[in-house]
Amino acid sequence: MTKQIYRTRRTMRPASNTGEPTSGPLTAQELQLAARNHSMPLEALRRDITPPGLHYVLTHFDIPDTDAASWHLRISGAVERSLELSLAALKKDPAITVPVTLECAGNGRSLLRPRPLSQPWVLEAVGTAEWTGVPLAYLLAKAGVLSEAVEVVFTGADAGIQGGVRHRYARSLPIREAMRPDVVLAYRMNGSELPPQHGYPLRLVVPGWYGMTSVKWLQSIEVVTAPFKGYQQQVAYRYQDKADDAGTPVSRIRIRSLMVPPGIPDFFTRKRFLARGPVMLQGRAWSGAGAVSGVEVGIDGEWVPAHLEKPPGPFAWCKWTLPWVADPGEHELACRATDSTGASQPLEQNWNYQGLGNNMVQRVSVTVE
Ligand SMILES: Nc1nc2c(c(=O)[nH]1)N[C@H]1C(S)=C(S)[C@@H](COP(=O)(O)O)O[C@H]1N2
Ligand SMILES: [Mo]
Repeated sequence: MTKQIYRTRRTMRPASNTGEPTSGPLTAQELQLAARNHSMPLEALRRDITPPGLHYVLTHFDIPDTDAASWHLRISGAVERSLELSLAALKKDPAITVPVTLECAGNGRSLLRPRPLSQPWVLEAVGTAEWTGVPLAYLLAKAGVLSEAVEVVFTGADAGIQGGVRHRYARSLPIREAMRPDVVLAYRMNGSELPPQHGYPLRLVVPGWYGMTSVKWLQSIEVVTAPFKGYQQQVAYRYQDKADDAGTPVSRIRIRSLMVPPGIPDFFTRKRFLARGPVMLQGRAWSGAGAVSGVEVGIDGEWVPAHLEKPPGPFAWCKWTLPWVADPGEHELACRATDSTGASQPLEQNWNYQGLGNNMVQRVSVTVE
Protein backbone atom coordinates (compact mmCIF):
# COMPACT_ATOMS: atom_id res chain seq x y z
CA MET A 1 0.00 0.00 0.00
CA THR A 2 1.17 3.47 -0.80
CA LYS A 3 1.51 5.66 2.26
CA GLN A 4 -0.60 8.78 1.86
CA ILE A 5 -0.09 11.85 4.01
CA TYR A 6 -3.45 13.42 3.28
CA ARG A 7 -6.33 12.39 5.50
CA THR A 8 -9.91 11.73 4.57
CA ARG A 9 -12.76 13.12 6.62
CA ARG A 10 -16.39 12.25 6.88
CA THR A 11 -17.55 15.85 7.09
CA MET A 12 -16.84 18.74 4.76
CA ARG A 13 -14.61 21.45 6.06
CA PRO A 14 -14.03 24.92 4.66
CA ALA A 15 -11.40 24.97 1.94
CA SER A 16 -9.13 27.07 4.08
CA ASN A 17 -8.86 28.39 7.58
CA THR A 18 -8.52 31.92 6.27
CA GLY A 19 -11.80 33.20 7.69
CA GLU A 20 -15.12 34.17 6.20
CA PRO A 21 -15.40 36.24 2.99
CA THR A 22 -14.95 39.95 3.66
CA SER A 23 -15.83 43.33 2.24
CA GLY A 24 -12.89 44.92 4.03
CA PRO A 25 -9.58 46.10 2.57
CA LEU A 26 -7.01 43.67 1.16
CA THR A 27 -5.18 41.85 3.96
CA ALA A 28 -1.43 41.36 4.46
CA GLN A 29 -1.92 37.62 3.84
CA GLU A 30 -3.59 38.26 0.48
CA LEU A 31 -0.79 40.64 -0.48
CA GLN A 32 1.77 37.97 0.45
CA LEU A 33 0.06 35.46 -1.86
CA ALA A 34 -0.35 38.04 -4.63
CA ALA A 35 3.38 38.79 -4.55
CA ARG A 36 4.21 35.09 -4.99
CA ASN A 37 1.60 34.23 -7.59
CA HIS A 38 1.58 36.63 -10.50
CA SER A 39 -0.97 37.04 -13.27
CA MET A 40 -0.51 37.72 -16.98
CA PRO A 41 -0.34 41.43 -17.87
CA LEU A 42 -3.35 42.07 -20.14
CA GLU A 43 -1.15 43.46 -22.94
CA ALA A 44 0.17 39.88 -23.36
CA LEU A 45 -3.26 39.01 -24.81
CA ARG A 46 -1.80 40.33 -28.09
CA ARG A 47 0.26 37.13 -28.38
CA ASP A 48 -0.98 33.69 -29.48
CA ILE A 49 1.53 32.05 -27.14
CA THR A 50 2.46 33.51 -23.75
CA PRO A 51 6.19 33.60 -22.90
CA PRO A 52 6.91 31.84 -19.56
CA GLY A 53 7.66 35.07 -17.67
CA LEU A 54 4.28 36.53 -18.67
CA HIS A 55 2.24 33.34 -18.14
CA TYR A 56 0.38 33.37 -14.79
CA VAL A 57 1.79 31.31 -11.93
CA LEU A 58 -0.06 29.69 -9.04
CA THR A 59 1.77 27.64 -6.43
CA HIS A 60 0.01 26.64 -3.22
CA PHE A 61 3.13 25.80 -1.20
CA ASP A 62 6.83 26.17 -2.14
CA ILE A 63 8.46 25.51 -5.51
CA PRO A 64 10.39 22.25 -5.01
CA ASP A 65 14.05 22.14 -5.98
CA THR A 66 14.11 18.89 -7.92
CA ASP A 67 17.27 17.11 -9.02
CA ALA A 68 16.30 15.85 -12.48
CA ALA A 69 19.12 13.27 -12.48
CA SER A 70 17.67 11.32 -9.56
CA TRP A 71 13.99 12.15 -10.23
CA HIS A 72 11.68 9.29 -11.25
CA LEU A 73 8.01 9.07 -12.19
CA ARG A 74 6.16 6.15 -10.62
CA ILE A 75 3.02 4.73 -12.22
CA SER A 76 1.28 2.24 -9.94
CA GLY A 77 -2.04 1.10 -8.46
CA ALA A 78 -4.68 -0.74 -10.48
CA VAL A 79 -2.36 -1.55 -13.38
CA GLU A 80 -0.98 -4.76 -14.85
CA ARG A 81 2.59 -3.57 -14.34
CA SER A 82 3.96 -0.67 -12.33
CA LEU A 83 6.45 1.58 -14.10
CA GLU A 84 9.33 3.66 -12.82
CA LEU A 85 10.62 6.08 -15.43
CA SER A 86 13.57 8.48 -15.46
CA LEU A 87 13.37 11.78 -17.32
CA ALA A 88 15.77 10.41 -19.96
CA ALA A 89 13.50 7.38 -20.49
CA LEU A 90 10.39 9.58 -20.79
CA LYS A 91 12.09 11.73 -23.40
CA LYS A 92 12.59 8.65 -25.59
CA ASP A 93 8.83 7.99 -25.70
CA PRO A 94 6.71 9.49 -28.51
CA ALA A 95 6.03 13.19 -27.86
CA ILE A 96 3.20 15.55 -28.74
CA THR A 97 2.94 19.35 -28.55
CA VAL A 98 -0.40 20.86 -27.53
CA PRO A 99 -1.27 24.57 -27.34
CA VAL A 100 -3.35 25.00 -24.17
CA THR A 101 -4.95 27.95 -22.41
CA LEU A 102 -4.63 27.44 -18.66
CA GLU A 103 -6.69 29.53 -16.29
CA CYS A 104 -6.80 29.45 -12.50
CA ALA A 105 -10.26 28.59 -11.17
CA GLY A 106 -9.85 31.48 -8.71
CA ASN A 107 -9.48 34.05 -11.50
CA GLY A 108 -11.79 37.02 -10.80
CA ARG A 109 -11.92 36.26 -7.06
CA SER A 110 -10.90 39.71 -5.77
CA LEU A 111 -13.78 41.30 -7.71
CA LEU A 112 -16.37 39.34 -5.72
CA ARG A 113 -18.43 41.09 -3.03
CA PRO A 114 -17.92 39.87 -0.36
CA ARG A 115 -14.41 38.67 -1.24
CA PRO A 116 -13.32 35.11 -0.33
CA LEU A 117 -9.90 35.24 1.35
CA SER A 118 -7.34 33.46 -0.83
CA GLN A 119 -5.10 34.39 -3.76
CA PRO A 120 -6.72 37.72 -4.77
CA TRP A 121 -6.70 37.42 -8.56
CA VAL A 122 -8.20 40.26 -10.55
CA LEU A 123 -8.89 39.18 -14.17
CA GLU A 124 -5.72 37.87 -15.69
CA ALA A 125 -4.80 34.48 -14.10
CA VAL A 126 -4.49 32.97 -17.55
CA GLY A 127 -1.91 32.14 -20.22
CA THR A 128 -1.45 29.97 -23.29
CA ALA A 129 1.61 27.80 -23.81
CA GLU A 130 2.72 25.01 -26.10
CA TRP A 131 3.28 21.99 -23.88
CA THR A 132 5.46 19.16 -25.18
CA GLY A 133 5.70 15.71 -23.66
CA VAL A 134 4.39 12.17 -23.57
CA PRO A 135 0.66 11.53 -23.96
CA LEU A 136 -0.63 10.24 -20.61
CA ALA A 137 -2.75 7.65 -22.46
CA TYR A 138 0.42 6.17 -23.97
CA LEU A 139 1.96 5.50 -20.55
CA LEU A 140 -1.31 4.26 -19.05
CA ALA A 141 -1.63 1.80 -21.93
CA LYS A 142 1.95 0.68 -21.31
CA ALA A 143 1.14 0.06 -17.63
CA GLY A 144 -2.18 -1.61 -18.53
CA VAL A 145 -5.12 -0.10 -16.65
CA LEU A 146 -7.23 -2.75 -14.91
CA SER A 147 -10.98 -2.83 -15.56
CA GLU A 148 -11.91 -1.89 -11.97
CA ALA A 149 -10.03 1.43 -12.22
CA VAL A 150 -12.15 4.60 -11.82
CA GLU A 151 -9.69 7.49 -11.47
CA VAL A 152 -6.06 8.40 -11.83
CA VAL A 153 -4.38 10.34 -8.99
CA PHE A 154 -1.50 12.71 -9.73
CA THR A 155 0.78 13.75 -6.86
CA GLY A 156 3.34 16.54 -6.92
CA ALA A 157 6.57 16.87 -4.97
CA ASP A 158 5.34 19.96 -3.07
CA ALA A 159 3.88 19.67 0.42
CA GLY A 160 2.27 22.09 2.83
CA ILE A 161 -0.70 22.72 5.09
CA GLN A 162 -4.05 24.02 3.89
CA GLY A 163 -7.24 24.21 5.94
CA GLY A 164 -5.23 22.64 8.77
CA VAL A 165 -4.49 19.54 6.69
CA ARG A 166 -0.89 18.60 5.89
CA HIS A 167 -0.60 17.05 2.44
CA ARG A 168 1.26 16.85 -0.83
CA TYR A 169 -0.52 18.61 -3.72
CA ALA A 170 -2.59 15.92 -5.46
CA ARG A 171 -5.56 15.82 -7.81
CA SER A 172 -7.40 13.10 -9.68
CA LEU A 173 -9.04 12.69 -13.08
CA PRO A 174 -11.75 10.23 -14.12
CA ILE A 175 -10.35 7.44 -16.33
CA ARG A 176 -12.14 8.65 -19.47
CA GLU A 177 -10.53 12.13 -19.14
CA ALA A 178 -7.13 10.61 -18.38
CA MET A 179 -7.40 8.54 -21.59
CA ARG A 180 -7.98 11.57 -23.84
CA PRO A 181 -5.24 11.70 -26.48
CA ASP A 182 -4.44 15.39 -25.77
CA VAL A 183 -3.65 15.04 -22.05
CA VAL A 184 0.10 15.42 -21.79
CA LEU A 185 2.92 14.83 -19.31
CA ALA A 186 4.96 17.85 -20.29
CA TYR A 187 8.71 18.40 -19.95
CA ARG A 188 8.87 21.37 -22.33
CA MET A 189 7.00 24.71 -22.36
CA ASN A 190 7.09 26.78 -25.56
CA GLY A 191 9.94 24.61 -26.86
CA SER A 192 12.23 25.15 -23.84
CA GLU A 193 12.88 23.16 -20.69
CA LEU A 194 10.03 23.49 -18.19
CA PRO A 195 10.79 26.50 -15.90
CA PRO A 196 10.96 25.75 -12.12
CA GLN A 197 7.74 27.64 -11.37
CA HIS A 198 5.78 25.75 -14.04
CA GLY A 199 6.59 22.25 -12.76
CA TYR A 200 10.16 21.20 -13.61
CA PRO A 201 11.00 18.51 -14.49
CA LEU A 202 7.52 17.15 -15.39
CA ARG A 203 3.91 18.30 -15.10
CA LEU A 204 0.49 17.18 -16.16
CA VAL A 205 -1.47 19.39 -18.59
CA VAL A 206 -5.19 18.71 -19.00
CA PRO A 207 -6.60 20.84 -21.84
CA GLY A 208 -9.98 22.44 -21.08
CA TRP A 209 -9.88 22.00 -17.29
CA TYR A 210 -9.19 24.75 -14.79
CA GLY A 211 -5.52 24.94 -13.82
CA MET A 212 -5.68 23.05 -10.50
CA THR A 213 -6.00 19.82 -12.50
CA SER A 214 -2.63 20.24 -14.20
CA VAL A 215 -0.39 18.97 -11.39
CA LYS A 216 3.14 20.41 -11.44
CA TRP A 217 6.36 18.74 -10.17
CA LEU A 218 4.71 15.43 -10.87
CA GLN A 219 6.16 12.49 -8.94
CA SER A 220 3.58 9.75 -9.01
CA ILE A 221 0.57 8.55 -10.92
CA GLU A 222 -1.68 6.08 -9.16
CA VAL A 223 -4.61 4.33 -10.80
CA VAL A 224 -7.32 3.92 -8.14
CA THR A 225 -10.53 1.91 -7.81
CA ALA A 226 -12.44 4.43 -5.64
CA PRO A 227 -12.88 8.20 -6.06
CA PHE A 228 -9.93 10.15 -4.64
CA LYS A 229 -10.64 12.03 -1.41
CA GLY A 230 -7.52 14.16 -1.05
CA TYR A 231 -7.77 17.74 0.22
CA GLN A 232 -7.41 19.49 -3.17
CA GLN A 233 -10.16 17.25 -4.58
CA GLN A 234 -12.68 16.86 -1.81
CA VAL A 235 -12.43 20.13 0.10
CA ALA A 236 -10.77 22.72 -2.14
CA TYR A 237 -12.01 23.46 -5.68
CA ARG A 238 -15.72 23.04 -5.07
CA TYR A 239 -18.54 25.40 -5.94
CA GLN A 240 -20.08 25.92 -2.50
CA ASP A 241 -22.70 28.33 -1.17
CA LYS A 242 -21.27 28.25 2.32
CA ALA A 243 -18.41 26.76 4.35
CA ASP A 244 -20.08 23.51 5.28
CA ASP A 245 -21.95 22.44 2.17
CA ALA A 246 -20.42 19.65 0.07
CA GLY A 247 -20.70 21.71 -3.11
CA THR A 248 -19.97 20.45 -6.60
CA PRO A 249 -16.51 19.82 -8.04
CA VAL A 250 -14.84 22.41 -10.28
CA SER A 251 -13.78 20.91 -13.59
CA ARG A 252 -13.83 22.58 -17.02
CA ILE A 253 -13.01 26.22 -17.69
CA ARG A 254 -16.06 28.44 -18.05
CA ILE A 255 -16.38 30.67 -21.09
CA ARG A 256 -14.43 33.93 -20.75
CA SER A 257 -13.04 36.74 -22.86
CA LEU A 258 -10.63 39.52 -22.06
CA MET A 259 -9.62 42.72 -23.82
CA VAL A 260 -6.24 44.41 -24.17
CA PRO A 261 -6.97 47.76 -22.47
CA PRO A 262 -6.54 50.31 -25.28
CA GLY A 263 -4.41 53.45 -25.06
CA ILE A 264 -1.99 54.20 -22.24
CA PRO A 265 -2.39 53.75 -18.46
CA ASP A 266 -2.06 56.09 -15.54
CA PHE A 267 0.69 54.47 -13.41
CA PHE A 268 -1.16 54.28 -10.11
CA THR A 269 -4.87 54.02 -10.98
CA ARG A 270 -4.40 52.07 -14.26
CA LYS A 271 -7.06 54.33 -15.81
CA ARG A 272 -6.78 54.40 -19.61
CA PHE A 273 -6.21 57.39 -21.90
CA LEU A 274 -6.74 57.08 -25.63
CA ALA A 275 -6.36 59.41 -28.61
CA ARG A 276 -9.56 60.10 -30.56
CA GLY A 277 -10.07 58.36 -33.93
CA PRO A 278 -9.91 54.77 -35.21
CA VAL A 279 -8.52 52.09 -32.88
CA MET A 280 -8.52 48.30 -33.20
CA LEU A 281 -9.94 46.78 -30.02
CA GLN A 282 -8.61 43.26 -29.47
CA GLY A 283 -8.50 40.41 -27.02
CA ARG A 284 -8.86 36.64 -26.61
CA ALA A 285 -11.69 34.27 -25.70
CA TRP A 286 -11.65 30.65 -24.49
CA SER A 287 -13.82 27.94 -22.99
CA GLY A 288 -13.15 24.43 -21.72
CA ALA A 289 -16.67 23.32 -22.59
CA GLY A 290 -16.68 23.86 -26.34
CA ALA A 291 -15.41 26.11 -29.12
CA VAL A 292 -15.88 29.87 -28.77
CA SER A 293 -18.77 30.72 -31.09
CA GLY A 294 -18.89 34.49 -30.67
CA VAL A 295 -17.58 37.56 -28.87
CA GLU A 296 -19.53 40.77 -28.47
CA VAL A 297 -17.92 44.04 -27.52
CA GLY A 298 -19.90 46.44 -25.39
CA ILE A 299 -19.37 50.10 -26.17
CA ASP A 300 -21.19 52.29 -23.67
CA GLY A 301 -23.74 49.49 -23.20
CA GLU A 302 -24.32 48.62 -26.87
CA TRP A 303 -23.18 45.16 -27.93
CA VAL A 304 -21.42 44.75 -31.30
CA PRO A 305 -20.17 41.39 -32.70
CA ALA A 306 -16.37 41.14 -32.96
CA HIS A 307 -14.38 39.30 -35.63
CA LEU A 308 -13.07 35.90 -34.42
CA GLU A 309 -9.87 34.25 -35.62
CA LYS A 310 -9.14 30.52 -35.67
CA PRO A 311 -7.57 29.36 -32.37
CA PRO A 312 -4.18 27.59 -32.43
CA GLY A 313 -5.85 24.47 -30.95
CA PRO A 314 -9.23 23.20 -29.65
CA PHE A 315 -8.37 24.24 -26.07
CA ALA A 316 -6.35 27.37 -26.85
CA TRP A 317 -7.82 30.87 -26.84
CA CYS A 318 -8.88 32.62 -30.04
CA LYS A 319 -8.18 36.19 -30.96
CA TRP A 320 -11.01 38.68 -31.50
CA THR A 321 -10.87 42.17 -32.98
CA LEU A 322 -13.25 45.06 -33.43
CA PRO A 323 -12.47 48.37 -35.09
CA TRP A 324 -13.81 51.36 -33.14
CA VAL A 325 -13.81 55.05 -33.87
CA ALA A 326 -13.26 56.65 -30.49
CA ASP A 327 -14.89 60.03 -29.95
CA PRO A 328 -13.79 62.34 -27.14
CA GLY A 329 -15.28 61.75 -23.71
CA GLU A 330 -15.63 59.02 -21.12
CA HIS A 331 -16.43 55.51 -22.42
CA GLU A 332 -17.01 52.09 -20.96
CA LEU A 333 -15.85 49.07 -22.96
CA ALA A 334 -16.71 45.44 -22.20
CA CYS A 335 -16.43 42.03 -23.88
CA ARG A 336 -18.63 38.99 -23.63
CA ALA A 337 -18.05 35.57 -25.21
CA THR A 338 -20.37 32.64 -25.97
CA ASP A 339 -19.34 29.02 -26.60
CA SER A 340 -20.80 26.16 -28.67
CA THR A 341 -22.77 24.87 -25.65
CA GLY A 342 -24.63 28.19 -25.59
CA ALA A 343 -22.96 29.33 -22.36
CA SER A 344 -22.02 33.00 -22.18
CA GLN A 345 -20.44 35.24 -19.58
CA PRO A 346 -22.66 36.72 -16.87
CA LEU A 347 -22.96 40.49 -16.48
CA GLU A 348 -23.22 40.12 -12.71
CA GLN A 349 -20.89 38.28 -10.33
CA ASN A 350 -21.10 34.56 -9.97
CA TRP A 351 -20.60 34.31 -6.20
CA ASN A 352 -19.57 31.15 -4.37
CA TYR A 353 -17.82 30.55 -1.07
CA GLN A 354 -14.34 29.82 -2.46
CA GLY A 355 -14.57 32.45 -5.21
CA LEU A 356 -14.20 30.02 -8.11
CA GLY A 357 -15.22 30.25 -11.77
CA ASN A 358 -16.12 33.97 -11.65
CA ASN A 359 -16.31 34.66 -15.39
CA MET A 360 -18.20 37.95 -15.14
CA VAL A 361 -17.55 40.30 -18.09
CA GLN A 362 -14.54 42.61 -17.95
CA ARG A 363 -15.21 46.35 -18.06
CA VAL A 364 -12.63 48.94 -19.08
CA SER A 365 -13.16 52.68 -18.60
CA VAL A 366 -11.33 54.91 -21.05
CA THR A 367 -10.94 58.66 -21.40
CA VAL A 368 -10.72 59.60 -25.08
CA GLU A 369 -8.89 62.88 -25.62
N1 LIG B 1 2.08 20.36 -7.60
C1 LIG B 1 1.28 21.40 -7.79
N2 LIG B 1 0.61 21.51 -8.96
C2 LIG B 1 -0.20 22.56 -9.19
C3 LIG B 1 -0.37 23.57 -8.22
C4 LIG B 1 0.35 23.44 -7.00
O1 LIG B 1 0.27 24.29 -6.12
N3 LIG B 1 1.16 22.35 -6.84
N4 LIG B 1 -1.24 24.60 -8.47
C5 LIG B 1 -2.29 24.31 -9.43
C6 LIG B 1 -3.08 25.47 -9.80
S1 LIG B 1 -4.26 25.96 -8.69
C7 LIG B 1 -2.97 26.08 -11.02
S2 LIG B 1 -4.02 27.32 -11.44
C8 LIG B 1 -1.93 25.67 -11.96
C9 LIG B 1 -1.06 26.84 -12.36
O2 LIG B 1 -0.12 26.47 -13.31
P1 LIG B 1 1.03 27.49 -13.72
O3 LIG B 1 1.64 28.02 -12.45
O4 LIG B 1 1.98 26.72 -14.57
O5 LIG B 1 0.35 28.60 -14.50
O6 LIG B 1 -1.09 24.65 -11.44
C10 LIG B 1 -1.74 23.67 -10.69
N5 LIG B 1 -0.82 22.63 -10.38
MO1 LIG C 1 -5.51 27.69 -9.68
